[in-house]
Amino acid sequence: MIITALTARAVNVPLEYPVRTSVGTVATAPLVLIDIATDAGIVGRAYVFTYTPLALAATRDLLIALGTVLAGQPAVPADIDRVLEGRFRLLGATGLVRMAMAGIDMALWDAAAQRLGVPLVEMLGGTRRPIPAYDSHSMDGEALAVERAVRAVGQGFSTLKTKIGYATLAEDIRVIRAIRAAIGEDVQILVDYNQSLSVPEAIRRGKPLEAEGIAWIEEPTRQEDYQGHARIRQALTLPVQMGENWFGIDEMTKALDAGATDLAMPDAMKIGGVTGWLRAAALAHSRGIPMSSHIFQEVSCHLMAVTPTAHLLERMDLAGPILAHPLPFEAGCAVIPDRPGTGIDWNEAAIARYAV
Ligand code: SMN
Ligand code: MG
Repeated sequence: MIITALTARAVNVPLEYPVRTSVGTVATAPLVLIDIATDAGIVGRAYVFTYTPLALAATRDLLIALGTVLAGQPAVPADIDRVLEGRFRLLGATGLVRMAMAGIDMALWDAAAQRLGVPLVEMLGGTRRPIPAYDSHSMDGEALAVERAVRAVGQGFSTLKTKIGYATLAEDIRVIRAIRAAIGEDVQILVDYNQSLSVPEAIRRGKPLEAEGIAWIEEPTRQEDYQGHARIRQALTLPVQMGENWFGIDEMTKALDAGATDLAMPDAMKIGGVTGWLRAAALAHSRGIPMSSHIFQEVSCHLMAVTPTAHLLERMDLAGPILAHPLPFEAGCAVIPDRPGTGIDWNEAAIARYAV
């Protein structure tokens, strides 16, 4: 199967809830939608998330440029990965470059599974099954945090995440206790500091959280500070979680070698798409590290089904409004679609509405 064309379209999708974090707010979901057409008439689809609309045009244009490199090449993920790794050896395959490569990788795996007529999970040697998930909320303030927690439990989730890093530790604890009072002891609460604390402050705030029954403390300090995360981890009994910002498994390897984290949560895009995820899953398996996903729920549900140390899938719906079939969840689990490929297909009317 030969690649004939790559199209890349930028959209800015409204979010049901802005993703407020302690280091900034993601008010909309800026996405670049990728279609890779082939001579078999199959179209591989994927999207990449650029976090800020400011990065939309550059990401789209890089993908369009890469399309000229890919045209005429076999639609084989491993071969295209090798071609693109070679092309970017001098520039460096990180940042927007890694994101674009990962988007192409996800679209090519989608096309390959479509060609076999099976869901991606089956092409990867797994089988469709419910994937345990948590509902991912934001730095919503006490009232909305409680409202969203109650709603999530009502939808069947037994784990939820809230973003903290309020002005004071007292406020962090007040929000956690308000959620706990509303949902009881049987629901797991995860917290995400989104890199906002210094190492001493993370230790100061983390210790009291141990008495609050928190199941993981995510990115307590700057994500590139692996030694800092390791010092926080040594000071706390609370499991440390990180990984959404690892660009490729080299960064994951360095973090694990530094003892930075108890748990891992690669991002299917930043880690390098399906190809990158499979390498990360093998690394987590060899180190005995539970592995969760970060956004990209439509592709991650397939990947988690074949991840030996699979932990929890993050439910945060960034692309639902522009998908013909948003990913379903039942009883707190993602339901892998029984359609060939990843199951990603576009809602063209919505894309036209949100096109940038
Ligand atoms: C997050 C931050 C920004 C956008 C999406 C998600 C967050 C998470 O770190 O873990 O969900
Ligand atoms: Mg996070």
